Amino acid sequence: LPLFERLERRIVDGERNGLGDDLDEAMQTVPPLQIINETLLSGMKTVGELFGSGQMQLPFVLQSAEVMKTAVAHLEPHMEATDDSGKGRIVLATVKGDVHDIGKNLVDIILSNNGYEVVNLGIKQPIATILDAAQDKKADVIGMSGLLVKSTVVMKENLGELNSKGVAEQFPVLLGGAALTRSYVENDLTAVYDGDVYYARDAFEGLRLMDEIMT
Ligand code: B1M
Repeated sequence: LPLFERLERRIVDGERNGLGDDLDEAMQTVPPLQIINETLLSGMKTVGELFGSGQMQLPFVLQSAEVMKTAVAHLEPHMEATDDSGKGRIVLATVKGDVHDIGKNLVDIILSNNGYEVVNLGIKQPIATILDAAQDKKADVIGMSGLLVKSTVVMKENLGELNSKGVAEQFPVLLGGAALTRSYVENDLTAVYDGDVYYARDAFEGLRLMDEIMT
């Protein structure tokens, strides 16, 4: 297979042998972020489709996710970072009950490389922990990620919880993850939160919104 098709295939097949060499070769012609966006994420999309249609079993999805993470870790040191720093601070977490973190970690990388301080709490984080960290670290923004449909409900409950603690005015909330839609966020979620709620379709929109919030 040609290089970029081979790389995409590696994600789908969960095949890491020779991954580093292929990525190094790819970086000679294409910047690392573009490799992630155009090649690796396209592989993950196929994995999602195969799993969703019952053609791929969970352990293989996990293997693909591991190869994806290895690939991102390999590319990250080669990404361009801006000289800006101290643009703002975000506490970032995958919500309670949800283990998906590839997207959240991409958001971390993109924001960190573009002048933001990211406090990444990891996966399955209850809102109490997220709020504690946000207050402790004096975060400017709370970021929540979640990929399961049920996580969209958790996000709604979380916003209600932040409201009831009286911190809504203090913390704008940035939300993302495959199960969310713009209309759900803009209609259902903004309605339950006294502060500002933003929806990011991808990590770059997350960055653009952070820039908007912090100006
Ligand atoms: Co699961 N999974 N999974 N999974 N998984 C999905 C989400 C699913 C859609 C697959 C499917 O059925 N087609 C489905 C959810 C269905 C639903 O809820 N209706 C599903 C399921 C069912 C499950 C389990 C329940 C399976 C089971 O156990 N029977 C289980 C859930 C466990 C749990 O959470 N409690 C499960 C487990 C797993 C693995 C562990 C095997 C693995 C995750 C490994 C890991 O993350 N460490 C996994 C994977 C890999 C997937 C798919 C295939 C790929 C997800 C991914 O990494 N995408 C996924 C299929 C899909 O999404 N279509 C699927 C790439 C990633 C970069 O995209 O995270 O969307 P994403 O991030 C994007 C944007 O959304 C945005 O930026 C990123 C890109 O720039 N973004 C943000 C995300 N967060 C943001 C936050 C922001 C801003 C932007 O600001 C705060």
